[in-house]
Amino acid sequence: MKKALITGIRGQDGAYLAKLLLDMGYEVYGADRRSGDSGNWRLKELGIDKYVKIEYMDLLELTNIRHVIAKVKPDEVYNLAAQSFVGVSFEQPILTADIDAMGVLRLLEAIRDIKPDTKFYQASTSEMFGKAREVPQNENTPFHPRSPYATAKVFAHYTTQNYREAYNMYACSGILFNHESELRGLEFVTRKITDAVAKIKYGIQDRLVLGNLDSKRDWGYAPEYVYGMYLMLQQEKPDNYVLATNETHSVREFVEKAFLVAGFEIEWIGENENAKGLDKKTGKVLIEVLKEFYRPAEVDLLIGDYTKAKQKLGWEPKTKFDEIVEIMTLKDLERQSKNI
Ligand code: NAP
Ligand code: F7E
Repeated sequence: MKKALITGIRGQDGAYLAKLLLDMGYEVYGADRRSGDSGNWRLKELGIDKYVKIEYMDLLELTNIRHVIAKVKPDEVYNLAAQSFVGVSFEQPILTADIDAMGVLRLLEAIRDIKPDTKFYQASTSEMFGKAREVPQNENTPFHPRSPYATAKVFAHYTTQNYREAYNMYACSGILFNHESELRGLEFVTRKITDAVAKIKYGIQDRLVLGNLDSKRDWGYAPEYVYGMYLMLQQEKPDNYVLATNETHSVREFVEKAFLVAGFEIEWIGENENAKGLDKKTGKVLIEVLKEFYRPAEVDLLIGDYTKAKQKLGWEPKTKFDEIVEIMTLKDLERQSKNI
């Protein structure tokens, strides 16, 4: 039985990856910095909270990391833990760098020293492309990070590559474009929208307040992306891979489609920060824009080229944008109808 250690087990990807690996017969250890029962909702929703073996581990604490690696002796480590919210990284840049950059170095050092034959996955991100130098972006596109989150992830990405080259470790980086699901955190724009749409539908919330409606993202479906992570660690040689859909859509499009799923047609008035979205039927304002939600530097357009993942891993995205919006909105409508 293979042993996998997943950091960030309470997060969206941690939960889906744990489910996938358990289904494949792995013994799954979840590294959790809080080690309590609260906040376990994702593992519970997937019905796997009883099957994941939780180890207390914080990426800020080297002795703690070393202790867990020595105890678990994992065959595979998936490093999904991060301060993953780009907006917050502007408020907490040092903490973000400590977790997302130095945390990865701590983890790699512990593995190198204690169990160097462990296969390692690093959660790199399309945010590293930032002010993108070319469209679409692939594994060779130069980085131009636009946030403390992205600069920290660039450090982690190159550190992973360096451990592969310097110490011959099986260390992979998955450069994943945005991937969403009904288990996405409420701070991210997609789930913020679908949660608000459901609350507006049930009269619990009055309106949705957003930032930049015109930024564009390549949004895929998270359960498919964790399968890509698994595939990266099953190859003969470690490498970097982009996972994406090769389609891009604006926040505005996501808003329109989510409201449509709940039966509202949106009419826009005004531009940029003065934009408002009205319910076409009643004229009521349902969406407002607030400067506060804009970022000091924005990533305007992301679109990924997953050709290498398709050729080498046989990986392809299946769930399309419209379907993702529908799945997420219907789930939040169901949650609100049951008051959960
Ligand atoms: P997520 O839902 O925010 O989960 C991140 C997890 O990291 C949380 O469970 C959090 O624990 C944990 N964490 C934070 N600080 C930690 C620390 N100091 N020590 C240990 N654990 C810590 O993120 P996700 O969407 O699943 O993403 C997984 C990874 O992929 C992240 O590294 C993210 O940066 C990266 N990524 C995500 C996307 C995407 O679109 N989802 C795309 C590219 C890359 P708590 O629950 O205790 O807060
Ligand atoms: O923002 C705009 C915002 O926070 C998407 C993380 O998983 O994916 C995620 O990072 C876009 C941005 O995700 C609001 O300005 C408008 O342009 O959902 P987001 P993100 O920043 O793309 C990458 C790949 C990761 O690696 C990250 O870990 O939406 N936007 N209005 C808003 N965003 C938020 N959050 N809230 C708003 O009200």
